[in-house]
Amino acid sequence: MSQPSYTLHYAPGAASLVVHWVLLELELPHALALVDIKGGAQKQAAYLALNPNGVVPTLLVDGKPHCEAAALIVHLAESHPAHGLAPLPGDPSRMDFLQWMFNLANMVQPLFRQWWYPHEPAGEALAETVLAHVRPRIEAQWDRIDAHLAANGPYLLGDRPSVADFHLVMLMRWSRNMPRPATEWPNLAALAAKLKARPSFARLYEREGLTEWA
Ligand SMILES: N[C@@H](CCC(=O)N[C@@H](CS)C(=O)NCC(=O)O)C(=O)O
Repeated sequence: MSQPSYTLHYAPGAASLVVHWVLLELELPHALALVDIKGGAQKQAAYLALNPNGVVPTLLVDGKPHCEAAALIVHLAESHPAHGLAPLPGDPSRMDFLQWMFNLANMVQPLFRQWWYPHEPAGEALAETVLAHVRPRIEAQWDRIDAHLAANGPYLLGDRPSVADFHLVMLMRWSRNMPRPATEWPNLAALAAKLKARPSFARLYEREGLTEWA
């Protein structure tokens, strides 16, 4: 079977980052399409036709648009099983893997949505209040995940990395300018250091033009 064609609609450092990173890690040829999210291109009709949520990422697979970063990285990892970045059905780690993927996508990532877009839950006037409330909730997530890693690490699934760890490192990166960035938790810092040492991370930074948190 021939390799699918991939085009990633992305914005540097955004939720598309983990999809881009996994494409590079899996050495999958792909095209990039920059979305000017500061200029609002994600809310224009042309982009909404690809992704009705008006957010990045969108991944075109053989021309067909797909969204949700977590779903995309699971799909990519499962479609290229030789890299071992997702336990497949039947693997004893499968349930833990799915649990982490959904947990990061459903519980941790939405808190960052509130951190970056604090006007969304209750309007501009309450943005500071939202920030004050969301900060300890993000820190509580780091407490919980760090404790898991201390007992079961160095990766979320133990001694082998999976795309859940890539997702986690993207979320950690988003905390870099918070009063207590995720790297203040030792087991999280160790996990991030391992993943950032992979050649795909340097390539990702180069291609997205990123410098912070290198
Ligand atoms: N659940 C979505 C969330 C994506 C998301 O919130 N993307 C942000 C960037 S990190 C975005 O596109 N923001 C622009 C906007 O909301 O207008 C996913 O994981 O793919």
